[in-house]
Amino acid sequence: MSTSTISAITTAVGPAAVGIVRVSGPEALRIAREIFVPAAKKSLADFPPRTLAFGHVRDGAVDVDEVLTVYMPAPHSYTAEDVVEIQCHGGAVSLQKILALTYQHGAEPAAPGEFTKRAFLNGRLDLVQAEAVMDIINARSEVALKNSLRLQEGYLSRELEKIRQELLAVIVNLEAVIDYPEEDIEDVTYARLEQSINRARAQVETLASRGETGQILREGLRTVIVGRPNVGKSSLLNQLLKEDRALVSQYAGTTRDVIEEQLVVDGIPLVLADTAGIHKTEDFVEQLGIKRSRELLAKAELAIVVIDGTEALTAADEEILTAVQGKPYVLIVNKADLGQSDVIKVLRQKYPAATVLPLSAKTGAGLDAFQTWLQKFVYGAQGHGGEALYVANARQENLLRQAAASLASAADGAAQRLPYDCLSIDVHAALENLGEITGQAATDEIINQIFARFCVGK
Ligand SMILES: Nc1nc2c(ncn2[C@@H]2O[C@H](COP(=O)(O)OP(=O)(O)OP(=O)(O)O)[C@@H](O)[C@H]2O)c(=O)[nH]1
Ligand SMILES: [Mg+2]
Repeated sequence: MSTSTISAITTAVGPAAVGIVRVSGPEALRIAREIFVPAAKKSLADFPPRTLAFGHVRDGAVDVDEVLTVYMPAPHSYTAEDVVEIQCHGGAVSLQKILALTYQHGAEPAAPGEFTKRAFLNGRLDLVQAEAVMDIINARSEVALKNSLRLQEGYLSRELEKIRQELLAVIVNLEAVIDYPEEDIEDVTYARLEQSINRARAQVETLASRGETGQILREGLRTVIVGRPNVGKSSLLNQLLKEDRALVSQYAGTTRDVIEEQLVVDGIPLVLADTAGIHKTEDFVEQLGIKRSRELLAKAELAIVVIDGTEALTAADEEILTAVQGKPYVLIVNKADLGQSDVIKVLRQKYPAATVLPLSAKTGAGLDAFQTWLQKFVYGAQGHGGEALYVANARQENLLRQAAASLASAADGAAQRLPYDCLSIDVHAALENLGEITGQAATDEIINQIFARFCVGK
């Protein structure tokens, strides 16, 4: 438990109906009693815990604001310490004044993420749960929010704990056979070890394999719409956004700069960029735009290549198709409402591995097929549709991959009947990696790095 008492504004700055100052630590109640005067003629300590007390924050004899104050005694609070939260009016002056009063009465300014860090250090949350808190705040889609909530509630932590228990059992077995080798049943022993190790490994690999999807749900899929001029790229952006965001005209070269928008398509967050049509041009500004389109294409995780379905495939189309090879892409054959040339057939012949979807950016026809494709692209063919549990970040994913590699090596070792202590080293390494994910085995440096990314007040 920390000996210091910290305080911070936990709500966003800017005019709002309500703002909250949070105080946590052994002096929280004393500080609150010194600055808060309840309207009822009793002390804050005499209110039942975790109920709101109405009254005023006072600076000496002067009223600062009319507030509601709640006292949450340890260990039943966010930090597991004594916590007082003062809900005042959300103006910056009132909040700052109350915060300053808590300092004057002995609180220290809270560092970024310090409340959550204390919750972690006091054993209220593990690292996975603590990281999930930040993801809940930053969630960009309902699926991402739901996943973060489940991580915060400990679903992933419990899954990891089960795997750890399984591996601990393997270690116990290994130690027993190291101490008391039973040569007559070595076959059975090695086979059993291999089986248990592979079972744990499969679970670790499943979790790790969803890392990429988790990343998409968290950050949004970086998607770029490319194509030659006038094929309907901006019209497609507008159709997906359901608003007239980008200028659309019958003249080639309408879009000259990159237009980037965040949106959620069928539950999947996209960071979607509409770009200048790629073709050969003497126009200097257009050339600049085209250069940008190419740069963006290089960084994108998905390219939507738009082709004009009313015209034959051109050299400019083919050049773009060459540029997207080697990265995930989907071919949209646009203007389906006008009837189509044989371009779909040509594309399917020339690019048999590609997905070709007819669509009308004008009417929206064909959008549902695109969404179905997108679901498969993000969630994989089995399409668990966001119902699975996703690790929260690259840190967790990397540790899972390291654990999986150690377990693969251990399983191999068992198959080859390597000495038991060789297997033990690999299983221990995997255990260490899993422990780092939840924080049981994380160093102070890692812990500090994680919480430094939080905002003040969290
Ligand atoms: N009938 C029909 N017209 C479309 C469709 N999509 C786009 N258009 C028309 O095609 C023309 C070009 O559309 P834009 O969306 O500006 O095309 P763009 O690819 O963004 O063009 P640049 O920005 O110049 O590269 C406009 O006149 C649109 O109204 C469609 O699905 N059906
Ligand atoms: Mg455009």
